[in-house]
Amino acid sequence: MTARYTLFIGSKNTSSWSLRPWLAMKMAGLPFEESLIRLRTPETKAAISAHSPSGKVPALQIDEAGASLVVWDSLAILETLAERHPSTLSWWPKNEAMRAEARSVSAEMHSGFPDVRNILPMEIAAKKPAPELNDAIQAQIARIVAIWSSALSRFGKDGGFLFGPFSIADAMYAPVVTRFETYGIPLPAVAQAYTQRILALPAMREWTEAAKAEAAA
Ligand SMILES: N[C@@H](CCC(=O)N[C@@H](CS)C(=O)NCC(=O)O)C(=O)O
Repeated sequence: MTARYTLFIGSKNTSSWSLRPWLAMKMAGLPFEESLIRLRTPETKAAISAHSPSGKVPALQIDEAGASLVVWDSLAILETLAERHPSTLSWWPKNEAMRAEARSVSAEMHSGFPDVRNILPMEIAAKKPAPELNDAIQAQIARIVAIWSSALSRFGKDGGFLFGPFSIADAMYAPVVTRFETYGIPLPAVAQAYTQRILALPAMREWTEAAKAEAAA
């Protein structure tokens, strides 16, 4: 029996964590229903908590064979989908050393870069001048650029993604791509070209258009 997936996400203009599994599911061609909960309203907390034990989105509900389970937190959702649908996407690289690196940089994104998150919040529909970038955020941006440049120089030549085909690592960094775009953060050519490849993905365009429509409403 095929599973029915419902992905609970936040507002597309601002919910960076929601974008990650949504994008990977689209890239994997997995059918799913999306349930969008608007963030920052008086009802948000209760609406999310009805579906997600952490009170945060994203959360993935899996209905299968009369049973229902929920996975919450972006990386846990991605790992679960990789396990359930190994052949639909190159979720993690097959090569062990590459996989170790892809996992490490994904976890580094998941747990790190606090100033990039706080000082450059995701706002896909906007184009804004960059705020003052202190030493801490400059160091975090430099680290992201180093991660991208190093992976792309070995695995992403000729228009590839961080580890060749699109993987979880690309999904984890996609919101950062939009932040760099929104705030016009200057990047070296290789990193800039990578951001444009991510933004040009049909699924990214779909999310971006929805974010713009949301912001305009
Ligand atoms: N570590 C979590 C972070 C999830 C998170 O912080 N989600 C935000 C939206 S992007 C949220 O649900 N905030 C609750 C709220 O705005 O009330 C993940 O990776 O999924």
